[in-house]
Amino acid sequence: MPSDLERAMETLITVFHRYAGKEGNSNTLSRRELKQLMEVELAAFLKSQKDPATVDKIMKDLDTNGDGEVSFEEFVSLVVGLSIACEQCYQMHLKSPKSK
Ligand SMILES: [Ca+2]
Ligand SMILES: [Ca+2]
Repeated sequence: MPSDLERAMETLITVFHRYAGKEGNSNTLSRRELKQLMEVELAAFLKSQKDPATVDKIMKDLDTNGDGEVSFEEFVSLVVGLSIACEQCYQMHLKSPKSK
């Protein structure tokens, strides 16, 4: 039986390919595929960002090799970035359990 972490990695790969396979290159996310992925899988995050240009900005940040598509490697850096932000919130929450 896979561990939690193994399952998390598998989920990451599955989700990426679910959206990457919709159009064009099935191994990379186009701007539209990235937008769909974020709207469905990262809805809470997207809602917290009031800037409507967020997807474009994220796309530009992620696309480190500048080919206009987001590869799995590039996508993972988004997940890592968000995970680090979440972990910081988690730590803050742990340090001040009474503050609300
Ligand atoms: Ca694609
Ligand atoms: Ca790229």
